[in-house]
Amino acid sequence: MNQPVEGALREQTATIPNFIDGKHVLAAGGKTFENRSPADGRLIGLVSEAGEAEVDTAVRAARAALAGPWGSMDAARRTELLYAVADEINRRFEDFLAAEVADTGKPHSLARHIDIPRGAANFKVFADVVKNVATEAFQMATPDGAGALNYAIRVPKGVVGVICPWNLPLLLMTWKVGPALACGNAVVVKPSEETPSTATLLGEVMNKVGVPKGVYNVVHGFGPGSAGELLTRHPGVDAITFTGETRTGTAIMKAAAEGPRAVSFELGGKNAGVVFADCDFEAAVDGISRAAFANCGQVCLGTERVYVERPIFERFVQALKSKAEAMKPGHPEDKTTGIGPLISHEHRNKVLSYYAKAVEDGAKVVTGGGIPRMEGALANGSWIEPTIWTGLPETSAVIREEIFGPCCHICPFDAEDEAIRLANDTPYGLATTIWTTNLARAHRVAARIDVGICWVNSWFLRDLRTPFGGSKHSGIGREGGVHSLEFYTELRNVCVKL
Ligand code: NAD
Ligand code: 6OD
Repeated sequence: MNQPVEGALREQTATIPNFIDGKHVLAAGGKTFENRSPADGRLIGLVSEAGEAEVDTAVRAARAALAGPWGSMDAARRTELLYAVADEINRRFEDFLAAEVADTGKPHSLARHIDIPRGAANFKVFADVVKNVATEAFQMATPDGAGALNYAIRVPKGVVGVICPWNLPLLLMTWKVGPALACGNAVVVKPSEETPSTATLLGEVMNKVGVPKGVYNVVHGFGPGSAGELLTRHPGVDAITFTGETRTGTAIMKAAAEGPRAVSFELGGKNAGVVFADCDFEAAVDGISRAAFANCGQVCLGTERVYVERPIFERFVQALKSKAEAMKPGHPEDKTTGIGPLISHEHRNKVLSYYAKAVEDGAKVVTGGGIPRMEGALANGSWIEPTIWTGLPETSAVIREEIFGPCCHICPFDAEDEAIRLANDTPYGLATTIWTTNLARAHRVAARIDVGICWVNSWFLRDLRTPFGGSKHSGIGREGGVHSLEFYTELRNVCVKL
């Protein structure tokens, strides 16, 4: 039997519970795993690991919600509730901030300006989208001359499984939950095992504003053999939206083939930055510095390969080096902290293995390459130095594979065509950022880069109504604005003989 935990989670238990059918639930058998701070290794708490019974209860609760008041609620009331969710996140801003920073170790300044505000905005944006959506209609002739009217209606997909990564936990989870609920679906969310807190906190928000029970559920655990796989294999899940590594996407696609169920995938990247000699130099250095090092390099859209036109190559390398060296690692609450830790020691070992590989493959280490010296409790955190290399062959694993750390390799180029070829020479196709003041070149190059989003003189800037997703191995499908309706609703045709 699942054990419901009444009341606010922090008052009742140090264990982070699942959130099922409007209640906090500890898994039967009491299985838990540790949640540790990446900043200092301290134990934040235990997390209740959902098993088969809890995942099944969550999926059934979601199905029941669709058959209950949520399923019959009109879009106007639903969108009012989503506005209320956003307002309540903002009212509890400091709670969400504290939870996100505890789980990730990222600087307050970053989470305060990106993660939490976007977490709230995702509900409002998609509420607005569904309020204004129209469908097509066609009048057709019939032999009796009376004609017929065809029109399309959109219905929710049903129960959507939402599998999330750890790098921008609330932002990326709400980026899926916002449109799913706006379209009238019910969700079962499996947050990353590294970052369970804000998804759980969102359950309290859902209850507070009156979202019917069972509409939003959270099950905690890992991937294979745990809550992630159990959720993706559950026959009561109608569609799966996933953000994470490309190889995890492959495993989830196999699970989704049973049914089969629709998938929407936002996967890994090995993104290029292309800097032309005619760029605004300071802006380009600043932009590439953010693209390579923001969130300690743990951004799928980050830039790990930088191509710089030869006349400004040496100057650019030195300028980016200065930026990297000015980023002070430190306590998340310290206003002077410029860079947080990686998510875990395990992930740091992976990133460090690429730091070693770069040296093995003949890189010149321009800066970084190791672990910074941290004082006191911070010495137990997963800190790492922002790192820049030059001189690697394009065949090196450091250039080919996603590292997901604060690092980049800088390579010179001589011609526009060469830069485009280098940028496209990857199995991934998520994002590219190009820097030039030549407008004609900007449009010409952007059109030839095989990615879901190409920034010109900017990075991580995006109107949420635009399509977002990856080409090649970086994803399947597009979400954002009305494009999200393609995945979160099913279009049906009604043909009325007049
Ligand atoms: P991950 O693939 O290891 O894990 C993501 C989620 O999938 C976690 O919740 C995990 O528990 C779950 N999972 C793992 N194996 C599973 C399985 N077999 N079945 C079901 N669930 C499973 O990714 P991560 O390490 O958490 O995140 C980093 C990766 O995410 C990077 O590759 C990054 O590029 C990618 N990412 C992509 C985007 C995008 O928009 N394209 C955004 C953020 C992160
Ligand atoms: O901005 C977004 O909506 C989005 N999906 C960002 C993805 C960031 C990857 O780490």
